[in-house]
Amino acid sequence: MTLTEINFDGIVGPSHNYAGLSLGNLAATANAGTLSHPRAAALQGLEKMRANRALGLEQGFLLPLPRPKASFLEALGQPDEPALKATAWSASAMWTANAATVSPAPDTADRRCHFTAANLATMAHRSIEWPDTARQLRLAFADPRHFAHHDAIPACYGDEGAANHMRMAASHTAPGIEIFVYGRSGGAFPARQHEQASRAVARLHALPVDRVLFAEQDPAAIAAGAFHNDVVAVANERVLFAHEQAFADPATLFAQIRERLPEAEIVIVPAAAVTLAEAVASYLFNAQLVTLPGDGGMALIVPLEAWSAPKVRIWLEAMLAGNGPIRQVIPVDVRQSMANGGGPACLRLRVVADPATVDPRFLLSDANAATIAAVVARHWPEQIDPTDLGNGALASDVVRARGKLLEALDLDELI
Ligand code: SUG
Repeated sequence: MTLTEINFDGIVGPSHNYAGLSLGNLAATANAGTLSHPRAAALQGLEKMRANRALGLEQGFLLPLPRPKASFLEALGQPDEPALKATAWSASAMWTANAATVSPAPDTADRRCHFTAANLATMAHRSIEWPDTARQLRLAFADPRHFAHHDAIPACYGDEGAANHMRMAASHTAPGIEIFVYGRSGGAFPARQHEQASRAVARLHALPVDRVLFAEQDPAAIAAGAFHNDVVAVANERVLFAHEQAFADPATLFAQIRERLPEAEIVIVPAAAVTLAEAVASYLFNAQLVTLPGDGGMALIVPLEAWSAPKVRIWLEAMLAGNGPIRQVIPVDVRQSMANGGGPACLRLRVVADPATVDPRFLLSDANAATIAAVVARHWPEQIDPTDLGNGALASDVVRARGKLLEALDLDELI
């Protein structure tokens, strides 16, 4: 068994659009009603995957879900309201950090990697994702000797998956501590992750109680637009990189982490250097913090928006000049996703597993990357105006485009 971290990025679906469905997500709200570019969006995502693979990282992907979601529209009696149509058309499953919470085998009682699909109950357009997501996860990680799957927990407790969950460990393959971050109140904005959801997932995954931490998100972070914890914090192995105002009680959390993982390194960005508003606008923390192969240390893969925000850039350059654990900053262009509030970290679900135990159709290779690029270039709509959602011709184009991709990747069973 060679356990390693594999990032599973969501391929941006052909119905990618800006309908402004997510209250509390400032970018999505600001861009509501503007033209989206599904083809460019999917190609940007694919470029990120290819670049990460070129760094020597294992890379996988998950497929767009069926959209428009016909069963949802049928169940509502074929509504005419634009917001309900947009709900059925959303390509939001591209943000696979919200697909599920994943506890790798070294952490769990039965030494299997556990998945709980996230119910995403707070947002209507996201709440319809999980049955199709769970089906796909069961296909990609099918071997019951290595993987265990749980359906989403009841919708009365909102669960947003890995975006509100951090794992720290001496190395990916060592037993880790799992930190569940929940929200209580965001003032005008909803707290999407409920404490009872976090506790339920920890129980379902049979995590030892002394290696699980529950921490409340700072309500100020939610109020500033950090609708998920991964907008203000990211962890990788022994390193936690977070904004000073990410957690309601940071001193207690950091002490608990250090007690359980003495080698922990906690890198805090003070509000005096980068305010919460600047962190949210630039998505500095919605970065992929990765361990490079060999002796490469850690790299922070940030959105271009973070690299070009003056105060964030000053902080990052000072960090690189110092002697910290993060040795490289790599900016990536995922602007189409960013405009909906989804940075590099939102686009990926981390799984620690032996790649040989994963269905190879979900692992990126030179060959299938070229296949994905060709299908996207040929079949993904160039642009979508949100007022066109519901249009019959566009619906056929979107359904056909996804069908072509499934066919090309030999994944027709997901149709
Ligand atoms: O749930 N945006 C997503 C962005 C998810 C980001 N994920 C993480 N932070 N892990 C959301 O708010 C916008 C869709 C729209 O408005 O049409 C949207 O769903």
